Amino acid sequence: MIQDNYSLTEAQIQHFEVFGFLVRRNVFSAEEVARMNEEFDRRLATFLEETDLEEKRFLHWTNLTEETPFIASLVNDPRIYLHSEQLIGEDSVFHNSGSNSFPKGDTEWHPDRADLNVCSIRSAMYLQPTTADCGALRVIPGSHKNPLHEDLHSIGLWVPEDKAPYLEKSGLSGEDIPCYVLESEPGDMITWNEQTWHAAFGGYKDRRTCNFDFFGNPKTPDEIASMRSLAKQGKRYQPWWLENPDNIPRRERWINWLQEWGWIKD
Ligand SMILES: O=C(O)CCC(=O)C(=O)O
Repeated sequence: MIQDNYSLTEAQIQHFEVFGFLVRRNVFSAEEVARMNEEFDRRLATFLEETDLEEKRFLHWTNLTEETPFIASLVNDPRIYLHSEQLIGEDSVFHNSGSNSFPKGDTEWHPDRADLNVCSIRSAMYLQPTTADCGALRVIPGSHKNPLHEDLHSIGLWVPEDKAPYLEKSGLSGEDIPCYVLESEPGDMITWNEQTWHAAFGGYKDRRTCNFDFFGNPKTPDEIASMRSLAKQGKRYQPWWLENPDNIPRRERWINWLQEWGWIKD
């Protein structure tokens, strides 16, 4: 049954703060997931037509387009923004929604962000069922905070583009690393702090995720400096999304924030 109260409980908020992740079951209905998959199918087909075959490994595209109106509209749905506001502040800012089609294989252990002064969370739905051996997201509980976060870097659990030195020297495989496995059904939403170490093993071809990403509004001088530095990356948004045709106040606030921090590239 689909929940009709979208607010997190105190216990859920505490769970997220302590362990760095949260799963909410049955947040979207089977009909809604079918609409997401339809838009995914269409966008994937266009993407494959437009993309050079050599590059067809991990496929990724933005959902903030007129071609994916249902997924794009979900950012205005309390099931996407309310828990984010509860977890990282009412002044948190939505900045990205993407769809991903993974190739067959594994995603090695990694955090999404290196700088602990950047507050950012990702909420993702896996559009097909996942299990421990077939592409479920795994997280290392508590690894969004130090000392564990840095310890995992120090032992060499991840080096971009290479086999993790820790796995080489320990003889362990990624699956042996102690973790929590977030098996999920379409309609479930998983939210994690982007500093939390995560991985997935046994992925199948065209394993699908759809994600919604929020930043916390930086407050301390260190947080402000880190966000300034990160915002230099910038990001291209489609004019359609920036125009905010329905004049949604929350979206206006996000766009103004992204503009003020220099995130929006021409
Ligand atoms: O499901 C996966 O393979 C990993 C997803 C992931 O790393 C991410 O969305 O940041």
